[in-house]
Amino acid sequence: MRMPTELHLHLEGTLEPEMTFRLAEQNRLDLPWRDPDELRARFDFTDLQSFLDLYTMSQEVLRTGEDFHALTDAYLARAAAAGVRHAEVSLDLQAHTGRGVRAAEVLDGVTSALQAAPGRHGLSAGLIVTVLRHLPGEAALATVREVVESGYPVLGLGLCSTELTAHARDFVEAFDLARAHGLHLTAHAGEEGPPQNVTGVLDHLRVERVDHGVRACGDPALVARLVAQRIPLTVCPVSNLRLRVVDALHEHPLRRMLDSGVMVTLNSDDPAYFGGYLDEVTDRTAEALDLGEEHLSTLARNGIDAAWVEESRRRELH
Ligand code: ES4
Ligand code: ZN
Repeated sequence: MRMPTELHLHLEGTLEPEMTFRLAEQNRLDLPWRDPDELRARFDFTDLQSFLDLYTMSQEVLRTGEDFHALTDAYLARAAAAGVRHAEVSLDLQAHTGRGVRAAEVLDGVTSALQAAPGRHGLSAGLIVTVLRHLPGEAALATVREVVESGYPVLGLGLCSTELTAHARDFVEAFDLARAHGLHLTAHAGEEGPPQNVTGVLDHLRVERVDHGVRACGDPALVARLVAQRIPLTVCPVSNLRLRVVDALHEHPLRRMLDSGVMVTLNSDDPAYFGGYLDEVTDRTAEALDLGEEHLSTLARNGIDAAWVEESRRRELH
């Protein structure tokens, strides 16, 4: 079975080494690796930070609106081939403005590719701008202000990067401003951080979904809350394996959470780095956790119900 939606996907995490080298050449930048294979050989991560370091370094090659357009279009083509019919893709806007690329250049490239998606690739697509947890709350607020004033079509606000430093409270103003402008809200929590981080983003940022959230399974009261409030978790088992959140795929809590009634969805996160787009993630997860048709159709249904789409589009997807 194929998943009809992908809700947790970092565009920068779809940058394949071949494209990294092509863009470096186009933009006349030197890379510290000899060729795509040597870069790919570095995709052996020990934790989230070891991944984020390489992910951040590789992004340097994305300089122009056309680069962002090409990155987004390549992902959409691959997602369509994986059977995805609706994608909500995240973009670390601050990572690019922070190294001197203008926000309008980035947003123009990405949103033009997303808008062309139905005609070119046969899937609908929306944009989630993510703010970085390792930067101050004031920077997040300034980014949200810039995004809402820009007029570009943005579906939601997310929060990502390391969970081990700042508190959700630091981002209340940014999330309040986004909510006031009608943006949907999500945040990474409970990936490498404790269950309290999941509670933190629910209570302080009032997010509608939680990205990852797998560490919530260590807190039965929190699991009960996620079930009662039908809060979707965008879970990425292969990412969790590759960043050593779990030791083996067959030990992943996805199946236990589904069986407890948590609204789990299945996603790829950073497929160029973790070795698998959503079709491959689905096959590997189903195999490792012995998921049958019933589990897979629940995951597919949850993805459609958790998507930020109009009801008419939701009915089409179902
Ligand atoms: C991320 Cl796996 C993961 N966790 C947190 N932030 C991220 N940004 C890109 N991938
Ligand atoms: Zn993520």
